[in-house]
Amino acid sequence: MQTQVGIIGGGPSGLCLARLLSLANIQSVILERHDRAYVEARIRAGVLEQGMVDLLRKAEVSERMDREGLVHSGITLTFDDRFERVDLAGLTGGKHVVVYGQTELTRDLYDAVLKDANIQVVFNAKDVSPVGFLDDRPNLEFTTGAQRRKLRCDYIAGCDGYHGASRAAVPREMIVEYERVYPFGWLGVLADTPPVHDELIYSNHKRGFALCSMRSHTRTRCYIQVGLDEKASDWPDERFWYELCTRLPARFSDAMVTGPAIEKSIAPLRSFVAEPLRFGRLFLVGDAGHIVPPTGAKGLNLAASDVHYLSTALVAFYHQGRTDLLKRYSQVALRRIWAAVRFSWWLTSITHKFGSDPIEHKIQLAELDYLMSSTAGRTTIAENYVGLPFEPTFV
Ligand code: RFL
Ligand code: PHB
Repeated sequence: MQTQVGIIGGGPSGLCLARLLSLANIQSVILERHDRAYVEARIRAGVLEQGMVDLLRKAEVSERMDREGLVHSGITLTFDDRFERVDLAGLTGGKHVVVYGQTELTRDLYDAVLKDANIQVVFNAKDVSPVGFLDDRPNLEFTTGAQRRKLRCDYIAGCDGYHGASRAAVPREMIVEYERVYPFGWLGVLADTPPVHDELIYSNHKRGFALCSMRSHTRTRCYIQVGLDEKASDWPDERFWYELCTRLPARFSDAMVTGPAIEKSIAPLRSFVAEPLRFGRLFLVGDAGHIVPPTGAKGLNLAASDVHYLSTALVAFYHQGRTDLLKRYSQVALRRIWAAVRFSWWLTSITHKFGSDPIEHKIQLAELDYLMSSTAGRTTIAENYVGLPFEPTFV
């Protein structure tokens, strides 16, 4: 087998990259470890920044998102029985975010990719191994059925998430990994109940963090901070809703409509960055290169900026023979990544319970009180939440 760009991983990063390349007449093969149903069933992100929205429009997969996505121009922070709206649009010159589930976005991408003559998807590709990328002879070896196969390509995009094969194939002495694992996780519940509020609520409570999000006007997505030793099965629906309501001001808990969970799972929280993101002809993209705690809703949106930069660089190479952007990819992508790592860490640090010492909660309340009393404080939250701009010189 032969193609121009070999892509490991058919999640949002790999699919979006393949589409943008295809629209510039560049061919790719996606090797995905699982099948389509498995990838689409993962309930993850819900908040899209303008950069991601623009990218999906450019990839010509935005029709349903433009129709069904919910435009949010503010978020609410609650702490100490207070609720404070941060006016995202008012503080950022009209910017907003769009609430649209990663599940839906992935489905839209697969609908387009599987009809696209420039893209071939191999599902259930096992033991994918990127080789030769440091010697200008990149190949992807993989197994389908009982057969070991080889895909020759010019470049490899590692879009295979945090546990993938691409980062693992890099010689240890060439890569530096920065990591922080947080001492708690998020228990998430999806339910067919109307959201308690028309915007997202991020709550700092002395019992721990809580988040009320949504997927539509009839589907709620909520999270609570839980211990790392807890299991989803420890949390029957009633216990979950009770705990969520306890962590919200009465104005919201009184209005909460509860219902059976359609999905319930616990996600660990981690900050992680690999440096650099390019190794010869192998590029790390999205969660393969970095992870943020979900508090700032940044993971998928960072994948979008990586995809934007790498697709721009590959198009410049294939259309104009330029390699300058491929050389700059890692440095330019990492600048935005570290900005989001910092914001996600900071928002986590002022909204979650880290230990049992009551002084920590008091200091968090003082910081939130200060931020809300200051236009500069509110603006720093709003600017980061709607997403920092892409590098304008990367063209
Ligand atoms: P993915 O989605 O992990 O996809 C990687 C794909 O690669 C495949 N794969 C392999 N294929 C072949 N060979 C191998 N060896 C392979 N290993 C893995 C996998 O099967 C999979 O299909 O990475 P990608 O594409 O980079 O996308 C990243 C996003 O999924 C992720 O950043 C977000 O979901 C993070 N995230 C959020 N991001 C946001 O921007 N806004 C949010 O509101 C938001 N909320 C969240 C989140 C993540 C969460 N969890 C569960 C971690 C909320 C949660 C709870
Ligand atoms: C979600 O809707 O899943 C969601 C929203 C905001 C976050 C994280 C997750 O910060």
